[in-house]
Amino acid sequence: MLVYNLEAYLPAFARDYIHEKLNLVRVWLIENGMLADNPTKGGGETRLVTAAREALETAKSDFTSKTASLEEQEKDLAKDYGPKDIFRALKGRCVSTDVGEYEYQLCWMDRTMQKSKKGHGDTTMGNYVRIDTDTADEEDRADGKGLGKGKRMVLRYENGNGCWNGPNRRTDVWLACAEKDELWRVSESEKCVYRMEVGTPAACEDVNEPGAKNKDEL
Ligand code: MAN
Repeated sequence: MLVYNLEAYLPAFARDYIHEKLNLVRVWLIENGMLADNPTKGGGETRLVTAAREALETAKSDFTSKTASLEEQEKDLAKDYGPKDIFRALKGRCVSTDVGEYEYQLCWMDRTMQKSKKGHGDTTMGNYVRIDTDTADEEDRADGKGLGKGKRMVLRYENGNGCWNGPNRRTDVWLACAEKDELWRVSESEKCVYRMEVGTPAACEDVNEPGAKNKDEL
């Protein structure tokens, strides 16, 4: 049949779609007495049964993929995106800076990375877990690129690549209000425990804490 040949030339998603629709047409034709319900080759199964079985399989795989996507979205909803979900907008974006032999990278709500510029590969310094607040106590800097003093949001990235003879790497990402996203500084406070200082407009609004800078003070 011409349509069967046609199916073979279609991309997979279109083929499945057309196949499913043809099945429905076939069932309708059989049910309305316009197409004989002969057993298909070999199996002795009637076309109606074959069509019904295929329709069930399609529905089952549709159900599986929709369930998986639902679970993924539920997990995402349970994730902490901060006050007013403000970090949701930053998801999927990264900022980086060069320090010595490495490029350090922060990917918002994802992970922190230490990338070798000498081709020694990438190291994950932690995967995003949650938002905390902590107190910063630093002198103001002339260029404004510093944490200053007061309550600041700290994003915790944990369970990164294992440290030689030690625990898994982790990163505390300290945030301060700034006009644009920028990774100001990276340090290793103790072996495989990293600290990033980051400026971002996402830290300008509502930290719910007195002492936090807001946009008007910039
Ligand atoms: C690499 C880097 C360093 C880290 C050591 C630990 O050299 O990831 O930051 O201190 O490994 O062995």
